[in-house]
Amino acid sequence: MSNSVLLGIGETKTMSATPTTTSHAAAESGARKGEPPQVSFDVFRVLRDDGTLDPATDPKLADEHVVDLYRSMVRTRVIDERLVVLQRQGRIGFHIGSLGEEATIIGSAAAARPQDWIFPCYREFGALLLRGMPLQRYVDNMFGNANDPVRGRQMPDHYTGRQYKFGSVSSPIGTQITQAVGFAWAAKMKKDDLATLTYFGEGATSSNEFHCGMNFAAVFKAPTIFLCRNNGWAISVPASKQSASDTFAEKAIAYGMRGVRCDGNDLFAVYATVRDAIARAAAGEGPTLVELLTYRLSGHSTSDDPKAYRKEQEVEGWKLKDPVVRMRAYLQKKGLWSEQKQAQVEEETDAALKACVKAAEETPAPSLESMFDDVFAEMPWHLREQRDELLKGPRAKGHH
Ligand SMILES: Cc1ncc(C[n+]2csc(CCOP(=O)(O)OP(=O)(O)O)c2C)c(N)n1
Repeated sequence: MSNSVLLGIGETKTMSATPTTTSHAAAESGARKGEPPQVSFDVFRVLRDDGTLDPATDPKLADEHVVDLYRSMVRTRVIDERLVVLQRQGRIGFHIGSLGEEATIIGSAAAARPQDWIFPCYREFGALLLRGMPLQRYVDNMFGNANDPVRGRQMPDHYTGRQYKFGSVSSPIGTQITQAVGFAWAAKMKKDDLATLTYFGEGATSSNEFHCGMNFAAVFKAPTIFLCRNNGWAISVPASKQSASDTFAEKAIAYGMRGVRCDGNDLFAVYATVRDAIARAAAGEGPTLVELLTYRLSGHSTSDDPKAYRKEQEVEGWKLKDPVVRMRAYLQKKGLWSEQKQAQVEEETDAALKACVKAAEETPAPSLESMFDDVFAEMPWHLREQRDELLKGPRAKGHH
């Protein structure tokens, strides 16, 4: 049997695998030996091209909720664009954003319950802000100042927030996947009603951690939702060179877990898919791998120039499927949004960001001795000695 599937980079391939094709709603989790796990190769969608919702799949969110989520998407985009400018001005060292991937991040984080934990990759600052992290703290992290939650010890965009049930960004690809699974498994043993959501790009499916996490979670039915943002590129490596599989969702088959493909530029589809996956995980039905088809409209980060390896034409094609533009068209059609509201949210975000940047630039760097904190509950003698020695030296007196 062959099946035609849409890939994240806009091409259509013929599948050679013989999966059980099920509708999203009918898909069931897990697999017993001898039975194939349930994996849907249809791309799940709610928001149609004409800007209306498919009544068969509509998650039926309240209008005010949808407007709020759209506002979050716009804020995320405005912050992204302004941070790139700040980096170009030399005021921050680095930014890695989510341009074009806002629906994958906001839609999924919004579907999480308050008790669920998020283990991010590095593009999910929108999820952290949605969880309640003040914009000021995020901006402090961009500057690595004394108010930075990670106290200047990491690069910009390496945030964390225990009070927001948000794990730490780690640079090595895939680190968060095993963390999310371990956390979920521990919660399951303690009978805590929570699930974990972990984000990663399709490039991370080639990591050891993806294998370890997927295998462990499926065997032990850990309540983890694996959110693979298939944005077409892992820096300069296209998705077609990342794996010989036709889809990333089908990797779920080998591990014996449920796999779903979803239009990642459709906020409603992402929300419904993740809400459904969390409900199954919470009911003890195990993990789900969700392949979110989207596109990285920007460079990999401010350190990258994508013109060196991809065609502008490809980017232009994806701009037509821009998740922010699609949501705005939907809301305007329903009379829930206007030019004026758009200008207002953009201006407010801009002004809030400017104020946060000003405050962050006026905040001193973390104190030199703070590097000795947060490792031991009680500082051992040799670290105390090193700290005291350091503070006697000339560096402690000047700017560092
Ligand atoms: C173990 C490891 N290898 C290589 C890198 C360098 N690196 C940083 S991001 C990246 C690409 C990741 O692509 P993907 O997982 O698709 O995520 P995306 O950036 O597209 O969201 C690579 C190779 C790294 N950070 N860690």
